[in-house]
Amino acid sequence: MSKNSKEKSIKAKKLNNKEDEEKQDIKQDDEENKLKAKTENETKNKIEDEVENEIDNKAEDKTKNEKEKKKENNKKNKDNKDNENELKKEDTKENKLVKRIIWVIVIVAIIIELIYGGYLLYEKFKNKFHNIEIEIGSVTEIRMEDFLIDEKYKEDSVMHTDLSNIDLKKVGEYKVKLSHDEKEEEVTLKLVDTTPPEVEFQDLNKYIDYNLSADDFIVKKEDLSEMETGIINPPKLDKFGDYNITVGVKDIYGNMTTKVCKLYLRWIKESLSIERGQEIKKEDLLYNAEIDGNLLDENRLKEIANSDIGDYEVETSKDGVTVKTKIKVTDLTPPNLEVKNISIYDDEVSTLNGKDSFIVSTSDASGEVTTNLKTELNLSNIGTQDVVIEAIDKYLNKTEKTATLTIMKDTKGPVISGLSQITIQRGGSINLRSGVSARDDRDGGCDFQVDDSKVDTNTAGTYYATYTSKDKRGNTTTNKRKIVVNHNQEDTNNKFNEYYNQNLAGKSVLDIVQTIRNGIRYNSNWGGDDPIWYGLTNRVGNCYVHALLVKKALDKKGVSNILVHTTDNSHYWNLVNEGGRYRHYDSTPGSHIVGPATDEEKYTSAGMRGRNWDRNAYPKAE
Ligand SMILES: [Ca+2]
Ligand SMILES: [Ca+2]
Ligand SMILES: [Ca+2]
Repeated sequence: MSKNSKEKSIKAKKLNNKEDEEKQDIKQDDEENKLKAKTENETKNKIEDEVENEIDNKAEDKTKNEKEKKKENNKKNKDNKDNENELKKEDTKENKLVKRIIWVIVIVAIIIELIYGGYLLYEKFKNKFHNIEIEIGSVTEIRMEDFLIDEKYKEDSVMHTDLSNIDLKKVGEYKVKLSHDEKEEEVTLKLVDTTPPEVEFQDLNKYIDYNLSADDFIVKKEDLSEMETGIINPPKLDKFGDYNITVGVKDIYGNMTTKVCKLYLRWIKESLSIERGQEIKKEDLLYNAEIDGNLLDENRLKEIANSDIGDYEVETSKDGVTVKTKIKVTDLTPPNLEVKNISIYDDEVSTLNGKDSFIVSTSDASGEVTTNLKTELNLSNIGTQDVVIEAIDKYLNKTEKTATLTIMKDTKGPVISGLSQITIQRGGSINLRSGVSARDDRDGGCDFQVDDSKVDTNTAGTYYATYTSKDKRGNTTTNKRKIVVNHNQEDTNNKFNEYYNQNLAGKSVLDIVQTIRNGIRYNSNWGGDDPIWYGLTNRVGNCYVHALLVKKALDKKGVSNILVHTTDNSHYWNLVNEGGRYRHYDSTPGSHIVGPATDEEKYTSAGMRGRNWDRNAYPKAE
């Protein structure tokens, strides 16, 4: 029992040690802990197994000893003192064994400690970064992590060199400073070019005088570094024929791309494609028509050019080499199509001949063209519509053109011109057709009619003649023309007499003045060259018109009278001799005193507004 408790205390001590170690190294990450734990567990199990084996062996020994002891006791029953001595001897042997076991355990623990401590020291001082080599153009940036020997050192690691200005597409070598947990390291960044150029090559057809050049065989070449081109083991080009040319493109770091290209030294092309009807010139086929022109038959070329589409062959030989040249005759050209726009009146659309009305011309080298109307003609649609027409040749090449169809409706009658006002003297003659014409925008010149039934050239007055013109569609235009028939003195007298007889005959002077005052309204018009005519025709006029009417009426009545005006000629009225005594009469509507009035009464009347007349020029009215 005492041995078991010792073992337990050893185990506990070991566990305590382990805990202590863990406490000391809390910075260590999980993997380290796991590794350590694993190592320790294995060691511990081993120790435990050893201890258990020792104990088992010991137990067996003990049982054996006891049996032997009993036998001895049975045999040597007589001597008890001897037996006690034997037991004491056994005890001393057991103690020695336990001590040895404890020593083994302690030594093993010390060894583990030493190994683990060494590991920690190694971890702390070993390099965390390494040199790197990168292909130019393969990355867009270089990060601190790229230098780490293990991702687990990322934390506490810092890059001190700024790499942002480095051209990652150029070869170069750079020193880079980094640190982990404040321990600085310097590594190398190498940018290398190990990639050969990317090249697109081509074969060539050339004439015998061709000077070999690598670049002629290269369509496109790409590399991040500078390149040079060249031909490897160039052959001698001394006769027509086929040559293999090894073309190489190398970057300045020695990476190279090569290809064997074909060079055909020919006097003639191997193939030619022409549009039907297109002339084939010897220069189109021969590299040097001047030297080799006689190799081709011109008539044969003409024949091919005018042949139907297909493949034709021309054979030529030179320097013992024969070349068959293929001439492909194609028709890829769509036909010519010319169209026109049409404007037409709605009553004429039946004269349209479908698409043909819009097609001016078609033509094609194949000699065959068909046309189609791609849109429907809407002949009842007033306005403009698109008319799409396609032309197709024998080989179905198409041309499409758009014309317009404008359908108009004629709603406008002819325009009649030359209808200026006519003024004639009463009794004069007029020609109402002279200088007049009617024109329709669709029909052109049109006939017109004149209605002059309202015009009386024998009576002064203003009349209107009516002109009418009609287009073919029936649109009618009607215009009026003003005809003025001027009056003469006789007309004025007749008009006055008529007025006098109807309104003034037999009346007293005052009545006559009153009647004119009431019958003829006031305006500012002086009545032109015939105020009597003006006043009676229009029943209006200013003071002069009124005063003249009164004068003419009194003259006719046989009453002596005088026309009077203010010194500034701004007002007219009448002085009437009534039995040798003069009195003022005024027929102008408004504030003028009608009369009979004395000079004083006239002068002070409101209408005069202080205006006076030449008192010496007229008889006095007192
Ligand atoms: Ca390269
Ligand atoms: Ca064609
Ligand atoms: Ca018309």
